Amino acid sequence: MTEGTTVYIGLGSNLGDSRALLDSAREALAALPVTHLRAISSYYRSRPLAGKDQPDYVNAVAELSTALAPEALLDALQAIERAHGRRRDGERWQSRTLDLDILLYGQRRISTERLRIPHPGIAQRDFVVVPLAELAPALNVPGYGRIQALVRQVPQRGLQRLSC
Ligand code: ROI
Repeated sequence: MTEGTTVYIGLGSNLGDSRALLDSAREALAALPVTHLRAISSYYRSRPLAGKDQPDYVNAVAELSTALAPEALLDALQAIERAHGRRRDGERWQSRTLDLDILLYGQRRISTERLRIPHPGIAQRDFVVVPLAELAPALNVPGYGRIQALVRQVPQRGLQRLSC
């Protein structure tokens, strides 16, 4: 067994077959070294936040236990994004085949050039806090407080849970 840190990853896609891309990303997360995929939330359909005139997203959150350090985990996630056709051409808020964000890394707060954890947009994003609460209803989000309070306060944007 891997003794690791509990980490939450946000998954998102709004280009291509988004559900199939998330299924495939889940398999790739499960195959990461020194990592155990503990759980994945339901999939949710959500309207794009920022980024006008783009397709709806499919979003989910995965819970991992990992011995990878934060930057090594980020490198591994970016490799999975690239393997799923993600292109980064500099434009912000663009549509994407696959986005993997480190939402939480244990109870750590990290701010470097490459990483800000907890993810700074967390409290505004129903497509993050709702699946996170599904996985970890007693979670404390460092700097933000209880996940249940975030669920009550997050702007409601018509998030829709998808059936399997
Ligand atoms: N909007 C939604 N609904 N889901 C996302 O994953 C998402 N990701 C983004 C931006 C463009 C901010 N909007 C999003 O990066």
